[in-house]
Amino acid sequence: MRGMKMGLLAGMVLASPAAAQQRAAIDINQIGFEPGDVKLAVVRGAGTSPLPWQLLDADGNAVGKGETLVYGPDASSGAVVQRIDFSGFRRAGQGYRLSVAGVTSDPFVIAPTLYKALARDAVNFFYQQRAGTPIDARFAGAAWARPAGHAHEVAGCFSGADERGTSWPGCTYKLDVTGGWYDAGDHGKYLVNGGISLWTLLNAYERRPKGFPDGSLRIPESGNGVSDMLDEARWEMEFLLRMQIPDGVRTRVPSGPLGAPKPGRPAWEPSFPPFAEIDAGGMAHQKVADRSWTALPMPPQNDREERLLYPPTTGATLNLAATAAQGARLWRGVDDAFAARCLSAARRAWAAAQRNPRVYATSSFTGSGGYGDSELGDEFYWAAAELYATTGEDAFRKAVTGSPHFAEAVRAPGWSFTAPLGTITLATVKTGLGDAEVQKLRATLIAAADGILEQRRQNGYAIPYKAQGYPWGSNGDLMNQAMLLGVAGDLTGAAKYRAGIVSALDYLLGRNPMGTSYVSGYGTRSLQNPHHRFWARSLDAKLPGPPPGVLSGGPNDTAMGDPVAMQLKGKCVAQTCWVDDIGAYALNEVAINWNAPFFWVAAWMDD
Ligand code: 9MR
Ligand code: 9MR
Repeated sequence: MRGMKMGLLAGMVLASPAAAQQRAAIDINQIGFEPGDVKLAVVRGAGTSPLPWQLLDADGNAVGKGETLVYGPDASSGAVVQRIDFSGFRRAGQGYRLSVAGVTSDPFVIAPTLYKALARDAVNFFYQQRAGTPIDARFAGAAWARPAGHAHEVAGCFSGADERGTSWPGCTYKLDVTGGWYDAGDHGKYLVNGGISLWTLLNAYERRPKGFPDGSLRIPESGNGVSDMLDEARWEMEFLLRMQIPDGVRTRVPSGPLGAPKPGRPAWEPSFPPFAEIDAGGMAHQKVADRSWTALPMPPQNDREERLLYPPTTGATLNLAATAAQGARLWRGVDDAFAARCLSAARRAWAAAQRNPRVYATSSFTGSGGYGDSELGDEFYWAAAELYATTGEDAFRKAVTGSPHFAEAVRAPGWSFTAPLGTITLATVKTGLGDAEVQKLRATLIAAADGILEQRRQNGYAIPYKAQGYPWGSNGDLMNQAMLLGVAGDLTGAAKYRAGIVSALDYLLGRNPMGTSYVSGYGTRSLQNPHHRFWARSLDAKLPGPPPGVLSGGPNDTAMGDPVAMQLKGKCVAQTCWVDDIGAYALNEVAINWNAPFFWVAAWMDD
């Protein structure tokens, strides 16, 4: 943590009159702390001189006191920041408040097992997002019950001109792709993103197979004798399997190396190679989604848009290969027939990706997200790692150790960067890799975690996240970083990683310059109006708000493309580029790849 001297020094460089005029506020995790954890609150807008603070119990008696630690002007929040560290206070209780500079904080608790409910609600999100089945009041809560969305989804392929005028051939078959999780506030179901989300749930199970026994979650499969975590994961796994193209299918797709962007087109949009005929058997379609964007609100059972399969891609195929290989390992001994089905799908997908390594998503269709990725070396490595961990076969070992991603420095994973998922698997699951190789992989994960911990020094709110450049879904990104801290904690047993995770969760739950909990149902002021087509109370009073345990995408100062965000542009800095508005899909959507690491981390804390 920075001392007062450095804070004042920074103040001389960065002080802005606007920040200095803010009304003082105390930002704190609005649910509270476990007794033994680090306890940090942030005082915003109270100047740069140390101030006396008090900790009050429910009766208003001072049970602790101290002096603030001045940080000074903070570029991540735009505020002048001081900190209160009361980690030494460990007495369990309710209704605690902090008081400083004439301001009193929201009440919070100090209690053991604070994260159990959070983890359970965070994973209930996946039940709530299920497609193809009625959502039952008994498992979702009465307010969130609804008829099945896309109950019987048999879709054909997109054909004809896309948004850029490129013409696609379509296909002669239809696939029954009922099921899976809706991606987010929209009703698309995407292989890229479905893959990392499913992996994350399955990894939480693989890390702690006894942690989520039958009956531990609120889902219809409870009581079937199988871990509820496997049951929830299977809802998505089955869907991913359904998206695989039958053997023998030939189609025409742009296939080959990508070129430089065309003049007048954005740099991130490379030019696509010409169409070529490929053997597409075993590949996976990129997504099944609406032909056109539906309006909000739109409970899924009311969606009348045409549903289409979009062209197969190598990225989608490798997401299937990786997760089906992982699933084969985890369902073995639980449901051997299903495990075998997963493994055979994974092998077919791997072979198809080898045959067609450069079929990229073009992101040129309206009605759904792109999840386009022009760098697939990390997906190849991830799939090879899962296949190797499951089969031990030499061909996969060679693909793993021959990859530039093997034992390279890692950073947090994301939907377009999946190498760390492979590394986590190889570092934590027993394989035929030698000790030295495993130690090297572990060292890269630990080094990444240490780098993430260091980031706490670079921002006033002391969170394990970069100081500037908040992307779309920054809260999900932060949770993926926290997941790496959890992995390093498992590998080393060092307490510092837990402290880092606490500060990441503190930020989500209220220790942020918005003074808001980004998790619905948790905190005095929490997320109310996510960009979601069913949890859309602000557009239709008959619809519900979000159920508890849903994470907002969070502040985004780099891709402020929605109409609400556009209004905010230039008027906020990193952590304050956020608004709790249903229209703000670049700031306030929810998504399976964000709630998944959030769940992983909450479950880790509860462990
Ligand atoms: O509602 C859509 C949201 O789920 C997506 O994440 C987002 C980005 O792809 O797009 C939203 O849809 C908007 C579309 O992009 C442009 N027209 C208005 C749509 C509805 O808000
Ligand atoms: O999470 C995705 C983010 O990384 C991208 O920048 C953004 C724009 O392409 O899309 C996000 O994903 C959205 C997807 O395209 C459609 N469903 C909702 C997802 C979350 O907003």
